[in-house]
Amino acid sequence: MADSEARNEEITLYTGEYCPYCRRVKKELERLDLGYHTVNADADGRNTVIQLSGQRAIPILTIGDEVLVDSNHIIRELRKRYAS
Ligand SMILES: N[C@@H](CCC(=O)N[C@@H](CS)C(=O)NCC(=O)O)C(=O)O
Repeated sequence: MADSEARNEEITLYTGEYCPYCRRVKKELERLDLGYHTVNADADGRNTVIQLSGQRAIPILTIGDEVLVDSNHIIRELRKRYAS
């Protein structure tokens, strides 16, 4: 079982189809074998991104109630928390 599930923390990636930064985060989630949901933020989902993070750039990642912004920061945090 992935660590995120063991800790009962749901991971959600707010992403866009043509977003290279989002692809980097997806790749890292998959490399770490973490289960996650995705929300398409190309359209309506962008309002949620703004509400959650106070800015409009994607990707953002939520882990439980926590909101992470910026692909480099997100990847660093994922490695810190979940890399074995
Ligand atoms: N430094 C940010 C850059 C993210 C970024 O520029 N994302 C683009 C999409 S690839 C974006 O959301 N731009 C603002 C917009 O589309 O309104 C990161 O690494 O996550």
